[in-house]
Parts: sequence; C-alpha cells; structure tokens
Amino acid sequence: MKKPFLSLSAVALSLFAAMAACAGAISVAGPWIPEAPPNAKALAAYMTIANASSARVSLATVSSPDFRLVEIHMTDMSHGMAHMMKQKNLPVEAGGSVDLRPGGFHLMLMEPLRALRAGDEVRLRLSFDNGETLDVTAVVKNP
Ligand SMILES: [Cu+2]
Repeated sequence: MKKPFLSLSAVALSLFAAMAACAGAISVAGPWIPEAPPNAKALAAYMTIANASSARVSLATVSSPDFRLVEIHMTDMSHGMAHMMKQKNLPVEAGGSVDLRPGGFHLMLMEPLRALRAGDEVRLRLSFDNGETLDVTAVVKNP
C-alpha cells in the first residue's frame, strides 16, 4: 500500500523542481515611470531588481515597444550638479538587490513612440548576462 504513495510524491517533487527552475532567480518589484511633459525626449524608469541565485548577474540590455532606445544610466551628484552617465551593464550581487531610484541608477527611455500619461502602462524587456529575460510592466505615475 505504501508504494503508490511514494511514487506519487516523487512525481510531485520533480514537478516542483521543474517549476522553480522555470520561474528564474531574478525578480523585479515596483516598476514605475514618472510622468513627463508631452514633448519630453526621454523618460526615466525606476524599480528594484533582486537576484535570488548564488551567482552575480548583470542587466545587459533593455528594450520597449514604446521607445526607440533604452539605456542604463547612473546619476552622479559628486560635482555639485546632477550628471548622468551611461552604464555598460548593471550588476546585481548573488542574493542581493539593486534599487533604481531618482538620483541613482535608472533606465533612460529615449525617443518615445507614443504620448504617455499617468496611468498608462509600458512594457519593458530586461535581458541579463546569464540568459534570463524578464518582461515587466511599468506604470506611468504623477511624480
Ligand atoms: Cu538618464
């Protein structure tokens, strides 16, 4: 009588393991975009990127159907004025997270292909150097 029970739980266990692998180790929380004037040539996107894996990963590229180009930027305040620097990538340490927020790291969404108002949603595709790709929906908000 014990045998069927044992094999059933073995199946359940391997199913669970497969699902955990598919879910991926990288997650994004709270993605948002401050609303900008209608003629703005660039908008910023903010979020928290967490890496639950045991290896460091780097955000390599970002794309969006609503923008011609997306870059990874860092705002540097060290010389008395805000100065943005393009980053080659954005590393997230093993078991760690990185906050993209005003005054620091952000995604620079350039050359909008449609007007975006508060409440609109923007799809972003984040590609990491470990091959993982994450589709995220950022909400445009009144800052
Ligand atoms: Cu920027």
